[in-house]
Amino acid sequence: MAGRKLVVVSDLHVDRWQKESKFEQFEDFLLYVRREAHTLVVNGDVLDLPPIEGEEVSASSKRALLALLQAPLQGVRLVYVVGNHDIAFRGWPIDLRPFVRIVYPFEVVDLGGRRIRIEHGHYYDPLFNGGYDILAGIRKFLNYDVGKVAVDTWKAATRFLQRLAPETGRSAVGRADEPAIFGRWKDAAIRLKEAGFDLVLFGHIHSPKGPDDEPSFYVNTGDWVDHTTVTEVDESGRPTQFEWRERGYRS
Ligand SMILES: [Mn+2]
Repeated sequence: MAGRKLVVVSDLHVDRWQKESKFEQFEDFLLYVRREAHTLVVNGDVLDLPPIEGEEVSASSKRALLALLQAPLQGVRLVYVVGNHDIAFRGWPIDLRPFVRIVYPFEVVDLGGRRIRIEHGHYYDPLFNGGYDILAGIRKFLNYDVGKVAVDTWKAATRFLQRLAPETGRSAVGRADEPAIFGRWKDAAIRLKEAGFDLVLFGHIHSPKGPDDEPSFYVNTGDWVDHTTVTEVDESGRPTQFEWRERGYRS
């Protein structure tokens, strides 16, 4: 019996999961989805495709993917929004409505009279906007994830510069430890609001931002590497966000 919520997660990166507990948390979360959700949207970056190491997706990644693919078998619609790490799916839109869809570059959902845009968000990243194909080419050639290294290096450098000049480095998104660059996604959400969307959900930056922080119409769906971010939208179109590992689930 499907539930009443739209549940959104992003940036699972199941190929980076090291601990058994992460797999267990995810399987536990999927039980929750099965009970509470009518639709599960995975907002990009489920894992790297093609895999960074080896020729095949690892056995542990397959375990997580198979768990995820139970959702549509159990009555929960699964929508996959393609991210940058799995951009190989970009040219492969799948529409097996109502069970499974793969969409790019974004999904639009109307709930409670509100128009909701769900997008991975790499388009607003100057590292990926236009340059991604070059990075992907280099990656293919070197078998080395230039994009991830570049983003991580850039984030670290920005944080370092902010520590040097904290009075100027304060993020537009609102948290002192966030790189100023995150303001780009907030600005993009403002433009999309002006273009007629009532709620904008981005992922990509692995930095959760719930509706309680202004602006409330912009939510970042976080990640499942450093966090276990869950975003939900109820029937009235109202979003909430929480950390799965803090809430847990007992059936
Ligand atoms: Mn990601």
